[in-house]
Amino acid sequence: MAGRYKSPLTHADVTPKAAWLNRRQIIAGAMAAGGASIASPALASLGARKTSYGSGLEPNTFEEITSYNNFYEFGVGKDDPAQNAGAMQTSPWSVVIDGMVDRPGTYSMDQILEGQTLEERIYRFRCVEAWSMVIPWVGFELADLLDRVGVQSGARYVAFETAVIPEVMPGVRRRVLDFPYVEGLRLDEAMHPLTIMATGIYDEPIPNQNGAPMRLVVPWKYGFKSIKSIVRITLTDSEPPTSWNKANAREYGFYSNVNPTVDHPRWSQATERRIGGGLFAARQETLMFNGYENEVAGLYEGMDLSVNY
Ligand SMILES: Nc1nc2c(c(=O)[nH]1)N[C@H]1C(S)=C(S)[C@@H](COP(=O)(O)O)O[C@H]1N2
Ligand SMILES: [Mo]
Repeated sequence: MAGRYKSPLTHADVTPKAAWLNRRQIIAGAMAAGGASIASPALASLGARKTSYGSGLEPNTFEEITSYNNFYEFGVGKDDPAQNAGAMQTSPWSVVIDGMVDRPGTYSMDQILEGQTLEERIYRFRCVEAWSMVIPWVGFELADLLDRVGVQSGARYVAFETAVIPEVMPGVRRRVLDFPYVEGLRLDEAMHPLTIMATGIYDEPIPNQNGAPMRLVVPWKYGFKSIKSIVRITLTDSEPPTSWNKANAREYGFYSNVNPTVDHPRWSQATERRIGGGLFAARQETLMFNGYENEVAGLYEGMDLSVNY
């Protein structure tokens, strides 16, 4: 499974992961790798370069991250994606990159990952439903990919689209949303170094329920901006439509920055429930921009964030 990911790193760069994987995660990883011996979990390793992002944060377990999901193409229940997404074939996979770019085309995942240095990014992840996790993603900066295809000077936004495969997606057949799922970012948000394309979790290839083979992660925005299983990326000069805004514009805006002072019309956003914290654990305070205020507040200088929600 890991074989299709080309690691540009030498063996010396690979940090032993056994130290921070519990036994359960190692077993889960070995099973995901197709029954590899539990004594050699490194077989499934992506060899991501360690970074200091998220040092001090306590990551959720692999099992929590991969069994409590939102991926409406596979159903609206939190355990539906883990049940159903395994049927999606994610290799081979290609992504159309088009619009205002110098080198538009259909790129295979191998082409996208060729020469790309994968790194670990431990990020807070805050769903608009007021739950959160800490996830050790593996991926690369979206800016790297955009630089490779050459963004043209008139481009101001990036639009993203998820695969639609009705045969394996019961939620698509039932039209629980207007599919394909679409999302978008302003170009400066897309180029921000915190914005990544994730291809792994816990140094394993990203499971289908989390958005294999490649999904967006924008840690200062509500989780629904982080669109999964991407098949198209389009550079444009106008603000692209986004799925939850289309479904309910009053409740979900284009920006959807995590903001404890701007409540959802139907619930408070001041606090959140950490998944895995236990049923009676105290809710924790939600942080402005999900804790990334120092890094991203400048992107919104002069904007009224209660209007641009
Ligand atoms: N294509 C697609 N992407 C999606 C969703 C979805 O339903 N379909 N759900 C979003 C929501 S609401 C959240 S909270 C996150 C959940 O990501 P996770 O399951 O990896 O935690 O994915 C986002 N990306
Ligand atoms: Mo979400």
